[in-house]
Amino acid sequence: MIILITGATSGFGKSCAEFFSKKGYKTILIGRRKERLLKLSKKLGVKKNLPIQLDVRNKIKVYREIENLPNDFKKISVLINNAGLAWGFETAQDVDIEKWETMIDTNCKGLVYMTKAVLPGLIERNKGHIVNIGSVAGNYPYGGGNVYGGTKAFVKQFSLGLKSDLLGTKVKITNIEPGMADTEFSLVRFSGNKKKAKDVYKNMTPLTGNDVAETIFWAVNRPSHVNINRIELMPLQQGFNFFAVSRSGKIK
Ligand code: NDP
Ligand code: 8X3
Repeated sequence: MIILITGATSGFGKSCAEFFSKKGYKTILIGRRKERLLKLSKKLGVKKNLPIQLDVRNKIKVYREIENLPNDFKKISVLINNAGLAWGFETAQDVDIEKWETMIDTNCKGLVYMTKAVLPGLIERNKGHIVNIGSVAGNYPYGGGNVYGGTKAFVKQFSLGLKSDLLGTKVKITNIEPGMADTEFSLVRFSGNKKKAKDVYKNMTPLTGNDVAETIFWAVNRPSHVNINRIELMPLQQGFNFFAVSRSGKIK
């Protein structure tokens, strides 16, 4: 079994690479940070993985890399579309448009490019599984979540749309929707501010990358007639906000 994981250099992607590798899968590891890819590749063992330095936003290179996979890594069984980010926590009126564009380009367009590049092989072999990484942020709004939440709502709906299009084939689609998890997610969201990132998980126990990897492993190892459409998982200590109210005075 060959599993391709985008965003394998950190967090969920790295945990998935380690977890699936231990279970005997060959891994294709994708990310931008080459030294991290090589370190992980060494850890997982020669010939058992293929590290590829790639920015998923680069459509031409995504297609080229998938087209030119070596024969022993060509027959992908599982694609985990995990590469993604939240950048910023500002309100819509204050945020820099570059942050929004980066999230749309990575979380939506990058995921779509990877899907379009890998899908023909899955269809040809009439076998396989695409696992997209959504988020609770795609299901519930919160202040400062604006475009990040929007991209994850896209990922959810795109996953359900794929499931509709692939009806009649043996290709499975799953959207995984985690809540707060202690990865490098918050460090990226707060542009490298370690204190702000650490405070997100203060006095509570968040999910781990391994929790998510185990969940994905379960989803892709159901009997052949079962498709897990969506899984939403959260830390026990994360909850929902009541509807917010502005008390800035009565509207005249
Ligand atoms: P991390 O920041 O730890 O990992 C993100 C990964 O994505 C890194 O490996 C990074 O690699 C990769 N990546 C980012 N941009 C690109 C790009 N343009 N091309 C290729 N790879 C890229 O965060 P998480 O593990 O938490 O995030 C993984 C996914 O899970 C994301 O889609 C995120 O939105 C989602 N998520 C996270 C939650 C959380 O609370 N942690 C909860 C719900 C969903 P590199 O920088 O080397 O390219
Ligand atoms: C990230 C999960 O709860 O921080 O996708 O928005 S949350």
